[in-house]
Amino acid sequence: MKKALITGVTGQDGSYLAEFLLGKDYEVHGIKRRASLFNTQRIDHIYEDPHLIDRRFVLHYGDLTDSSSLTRIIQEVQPDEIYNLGAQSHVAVSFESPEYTADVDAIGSLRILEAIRILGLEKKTRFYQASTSELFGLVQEIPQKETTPFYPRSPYAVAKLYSYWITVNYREAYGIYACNGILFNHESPRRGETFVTRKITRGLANIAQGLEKCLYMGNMNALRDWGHAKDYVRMQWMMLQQDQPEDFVIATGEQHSVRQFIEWSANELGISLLFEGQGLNERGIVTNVCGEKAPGIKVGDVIIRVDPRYFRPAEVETLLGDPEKAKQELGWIPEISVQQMCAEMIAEDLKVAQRHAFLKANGHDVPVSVEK
Ligand code: NDP
Ligand code: GDR
Repeated sequence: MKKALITGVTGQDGSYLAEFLLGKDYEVHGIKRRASLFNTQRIDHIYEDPHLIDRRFVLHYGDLTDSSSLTRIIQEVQPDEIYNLGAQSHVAVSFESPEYTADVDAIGSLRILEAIRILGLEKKTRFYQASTSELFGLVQEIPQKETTPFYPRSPYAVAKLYSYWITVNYREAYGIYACNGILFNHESPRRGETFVTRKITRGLANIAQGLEKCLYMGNMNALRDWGHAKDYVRMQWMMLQQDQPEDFVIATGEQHSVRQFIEWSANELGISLLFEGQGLNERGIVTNVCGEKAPGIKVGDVIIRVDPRYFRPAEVETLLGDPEKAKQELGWIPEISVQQMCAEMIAEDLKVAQRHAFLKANGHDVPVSVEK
């Protein structure tokens, strides 16, 4: 039985990857951080009682800022594959905690690679690095592929650039099977609540249930290539099953705006939207940004308002990936469209909003706010 070790197992990708690998008969080990509250909601359904003897899913306390914990866990587990998914993964937050982001997202990867080397596991342990389309930042070529030059635009992306290159370097210097998946944005109902797609589906579901009145957004013109996390973790595994380690861009090859995602979400919920900039004309008719009549919208319908606090000091305006290499060499193609994904996210967030609306109607407090 193969053994895999996942950093970031409590995150969106970590949870889907753990499920996927368990389905392939792996023994799966995950590193979780100590927190003052439980942080395992995404993996509770695959949790196994530590008192069981033949466990196939094992959690270890550790942290990417702590070499000794990483080395100890890797020594104990002797993994065939390590998936380094742990990160301070929020781009906007990286401007506020740049040093911590560098420690986790850049040096964290080095700590793992060094542990593999020091423990003499260069020939045994394969290493996957969660690289990102944010490396392309201020894009130098459209669409972006494996050979497109990088131009990172945030402390997060700069830290990930280090990890990209240290992965290449340890592959070339020490012969470790190490590779980068340069993944474009991927989402799911398990996406963190402060990333834009989840913020939209959760916010609009709350509005539809009368729990919130307004959705405050940043740059709605940003363009992204969004896929489903389930499709993308399959590819992470495929990358470690090849004869030779190589780096791959993983994307859908389709691009949409944040505004478009808001509109799909509203359609799923059957609600009308009123964007800031739209308003009443002098005859009391609701108008769109061009002052034209906006059909189907009446005063009091959902408001989407821009709040500059969600603008970033440097923005990545447009990303569009070219997944041709992954298709040709690995036969990977994404199976879930962005519209299907949006519908799935809305359906899940609506269930939660309905529960919260019920609780609120019965006098209980419910969590509604979103920061960042
Ligand atoms: P999440 O933010 O959902 O998960 C991040 C994980 O990292 C969580 O388990 C988190 O733990 C853990 N983590 C954070 N800091 C540390 C630390 N100091 N030590 C150990 N673990 C830590 O991210 P995703 O699942 O969306 O992404 C997975 C990886 O892929 C990340 O590296 C991300 O940067 C990268 N990526 C993501 C893309 C996407 O669109 N989702 C696209 C390209 C790359 P906790 O639960 O305790 O917070
Ligand atoms: P991103 O994802 O920065 O691409 O990083 P995010 O969903 O945060 O932003 C996407 C785009 O939407 C714009 N935006 C907003 N973003 C947030 N979070 N909140 C808002 O209110 C808002 N309004 C507009 C952003 O400005 C941006 O242009 C994600 C993370 O998962 C990274 O870890 C990963 O590496 C990349 O995707 C690929």
